[in-house]
Amino acid sequence: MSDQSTGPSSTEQTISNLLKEERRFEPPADLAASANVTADAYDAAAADREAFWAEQADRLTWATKWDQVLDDSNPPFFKWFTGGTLNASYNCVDRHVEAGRGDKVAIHWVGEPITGGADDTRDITYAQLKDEVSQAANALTALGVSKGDRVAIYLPMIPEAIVAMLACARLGAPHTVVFGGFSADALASRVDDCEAKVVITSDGGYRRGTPSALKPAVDEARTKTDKIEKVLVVRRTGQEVAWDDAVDVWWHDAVGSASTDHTPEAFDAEHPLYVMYTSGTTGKPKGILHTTGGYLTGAAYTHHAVFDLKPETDVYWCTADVGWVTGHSYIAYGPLANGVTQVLYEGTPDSPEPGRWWKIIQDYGVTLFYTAPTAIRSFMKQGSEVPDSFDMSSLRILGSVGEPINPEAYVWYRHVIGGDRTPVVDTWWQTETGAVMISPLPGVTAGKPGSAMTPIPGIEADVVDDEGRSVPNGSGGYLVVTSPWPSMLRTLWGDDDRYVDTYWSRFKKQGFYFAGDGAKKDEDGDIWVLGRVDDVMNVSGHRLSTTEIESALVSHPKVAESAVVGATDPDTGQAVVAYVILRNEAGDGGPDIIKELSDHVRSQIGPIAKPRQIMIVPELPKTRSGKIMRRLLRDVAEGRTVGDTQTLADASIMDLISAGQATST
Ligand code: 6R9
Repeated sequence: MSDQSTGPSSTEQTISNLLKEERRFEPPADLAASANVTADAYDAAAADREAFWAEQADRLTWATKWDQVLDDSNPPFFKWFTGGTLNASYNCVDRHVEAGRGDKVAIHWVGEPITGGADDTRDITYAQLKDEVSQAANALTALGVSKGDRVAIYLPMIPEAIVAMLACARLGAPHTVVFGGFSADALASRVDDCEAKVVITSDGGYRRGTPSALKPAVDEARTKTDKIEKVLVVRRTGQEVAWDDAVDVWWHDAVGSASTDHTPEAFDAEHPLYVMYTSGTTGKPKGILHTTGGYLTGAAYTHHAVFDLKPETDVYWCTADVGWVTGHSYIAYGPLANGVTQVLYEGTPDSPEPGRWWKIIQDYGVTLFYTAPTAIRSFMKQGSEVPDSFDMSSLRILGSVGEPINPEAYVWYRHVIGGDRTPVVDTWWQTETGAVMISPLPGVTAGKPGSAMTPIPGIEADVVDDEGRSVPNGSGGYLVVTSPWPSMLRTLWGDDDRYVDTYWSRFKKQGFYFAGDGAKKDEDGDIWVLGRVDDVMNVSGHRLSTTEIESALVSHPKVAESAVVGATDPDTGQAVVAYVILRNEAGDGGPDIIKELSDHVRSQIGPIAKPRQIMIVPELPKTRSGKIMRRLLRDVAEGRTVGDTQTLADASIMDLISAGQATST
């Protein structure tokens, strides 16, 4: 349970410093002069929102035109473009081939290993992508997948990940992509929740120069759920894999031998496109459901507007993993629907050399680059010498997503990577929103380092107080979206009540979508997102729930109770800090207890959830009603004087915990 009253207050100080930020970066004149979206779009969208969105939906190719733009007859179950039909995969590949752009490169894929000078790369044209997606669709059909069936995708950053997603979309079989860094348990629970009958995986992938295995996690997941009927396995690393002839099928056999002819069927605009699991405030991840027409409209429009995309000349690169929503909207769907050439990179930013990313930008002439503040901060730490040794003059716009970007990181990014020429678009959005909501427009907005600025044309958002009243400029509150938008989530998979409860009950009277973030409006009314107001942490741009990690810890036989907080961290934004009470019979837990618990979290959830610090404590600070006071634990974790302990049932506990801090590991 949370101590909600603290909200964003622990970051209050940082924020008031931030709001003193006075640097402004005007759009470059040439970019402004030829920008895709100009200032009048804000007025046009405000004057007739539905007409504006209908215009955006026209970016797509529809088999049947919609009857109604927005059906708001049953809020918060909104529907968009009702009566319309389309195929997302057709929109991302076939139509570009039909328009004579089949020879254009869709994906410059860069594998991590650099072997003896001959890089592990592949260029895939739109025509080749269409063929592979068609083959994969035919292969999935042969494995028994049809419209409405769910398919889990558990792959590294290889082209097959995109092919698999588009093949599912082509069949109307919603995919659920599970991040390759997640454990067998996490995979099994997601497969189980959405009843995925097929899992697409690989033997492994390359991570920092070494092949790391994926298939064993699927094998283990199969012992935890009985939903999986077939496993389609891409051979990537060539490592040994266990094989079950009744279940396992090689991708190169099934897909490789399938026909390249496949006619995509048009589906209802509201047909489910995918389910993406994300952490909520309870231990159980939420399956965010996105549907076809509105989602694709949102992804394509925002990619066009926020990146000022010129598909004929731009080379785009988003460094996210396809296991997160950013990889869905801004690698798979938005860019491909828009027909751009993009880079897809398998590995880590600094393998095998510290300048790997910058070399890729130089080699491929990347013009639009989209990454996360956590990556920028880690490069900042290494200094500018490495990036300075590459020619990145092709870059024209830099994007940031996942967490608030510190002004210093913003300025460094713009200066060192962007050569002081490139606007930085700080894009606020969520798995739930499907597409960018609040962001500067690169040809319009004078950017302020640290601010996501204003809702983009077509989106209406605000910062409100506890009663849902818009706060005046200069004040803070909760970030809300005040009217429905096409790429919004439609529900949580199998749990309409939790959907209503999580997002629509906080400001029910006003009908506002509650984003779960705190924010401030500065004197100009521009928005500064402060971070979560609930028990969700943001570690390197990845959402993790405190409860989920607490549950993992408590599942260890030596643990009686635990409390987890997100502590400010210079590298990862927030880091996981865990306080653990051991069971009596566990004694002091033994010499390796910290490592044991840390490994346990890793195996239960995945490496990204591994605590930075675990402290064994005798008690946890609780209110009289039994709520753990995470605010106090956050004070300890962040090295502050412990705040007000008045509401604690036993105030002496904090002295014990603070004293223990000095000796913990
Ligand atoms: C796209 C994505 C969503 C949460 C969101 C917020 C944080 C994302 C941000 C940002 C400040 C930005 N967040 N972008 N905070 N400025 N530009 O990251 O989706 O993984 O669902 O996370 O991330 O806290 O609520 P998701």
